[in-house]
Amino acid sequence: MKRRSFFQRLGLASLGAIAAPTMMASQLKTTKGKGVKPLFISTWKHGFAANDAALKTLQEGGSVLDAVERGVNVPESDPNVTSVGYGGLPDREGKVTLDACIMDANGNCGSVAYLQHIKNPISVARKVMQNTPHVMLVGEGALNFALEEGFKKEDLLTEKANKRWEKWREKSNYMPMINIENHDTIGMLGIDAEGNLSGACTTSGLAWKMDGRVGDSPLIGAGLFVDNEIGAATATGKGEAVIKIAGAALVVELMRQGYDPMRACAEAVNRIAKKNKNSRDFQVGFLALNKAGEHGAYALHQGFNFAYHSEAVQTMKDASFLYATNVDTY
Ligand code: SD4
Repeated sequence: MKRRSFFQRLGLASLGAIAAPTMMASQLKTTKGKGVKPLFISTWKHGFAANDAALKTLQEGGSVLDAVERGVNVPESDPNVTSVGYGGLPDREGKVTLDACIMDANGNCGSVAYLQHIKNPISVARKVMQNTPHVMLVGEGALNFALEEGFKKEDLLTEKANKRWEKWREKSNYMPMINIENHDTIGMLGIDAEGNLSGACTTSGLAWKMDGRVGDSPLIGAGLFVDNEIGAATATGKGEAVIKIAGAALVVELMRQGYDPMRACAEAVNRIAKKNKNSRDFQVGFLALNKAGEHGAYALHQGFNFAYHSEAVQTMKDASFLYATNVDTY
């Protein structure tokens, strides 16, 4: 798609905003931390309760890293959220396997993938970051590490999720869908009053995925990336498409080049649309926050929303999108 028509879809042409970069990286650096109001943004509606917990953690004296961890712990522990942690929909074998990663303002990061039986994978990821020389642990190794760290082994397959799996098995038809529960990772980005950024991303991954499948959410640079000089980004949706463009790292690098957060997300989505002939058949959304405390979001399809919490305003917002989609037709 030509650049001009792409930005027309964004509705920006009339504003004379065709030239994408609006703030140079050098300008961003000079605004570093000054006058930034603490805020949290999180993917999807379960981000609202998560942001509440994050803001409270910060107000009670926790760090922004503590805040994003405790924030995403909320949907992880909620059996009614069927796409994250406990209560997550299983893979095609009926196993609930969890992916998560966390990254702080100093560039430290930790990750777990294909983790079973532990309700709060983000907290295990943080322990990987802090208590091991590694960034990522997977499968049985990650589980053994979690148990050594004192996490409790639990059955994560709720009755409700099991019923859905049994129903799915009647046809065993794997079809990624748009804007429904199987694309519901929580990615949270936060900034504190000093302008320090952190992020967390956690999911049970695509429902009915193949045994052993890992998505973008535990991959630093794909599902989440934080560069404290520039900004942070996170992704939701079809992980395979996000991994192929190193999504979150790309969004942060675009912000480094001067793109504002929304345009950086839009450019990454546009790249996915260009590289995937079937991009009308799946959803991807990006969320970004820069060092100046500005945020933005953009998705392939209409319907991606996110929670925004500052001390003054707590609300849900709709992301801009490339394709206007009637979700009922899918
Ligand atoms: C994945 N990005 O595993 C995730 C999907 C998602 O809940 O958003 N799921 O590909």
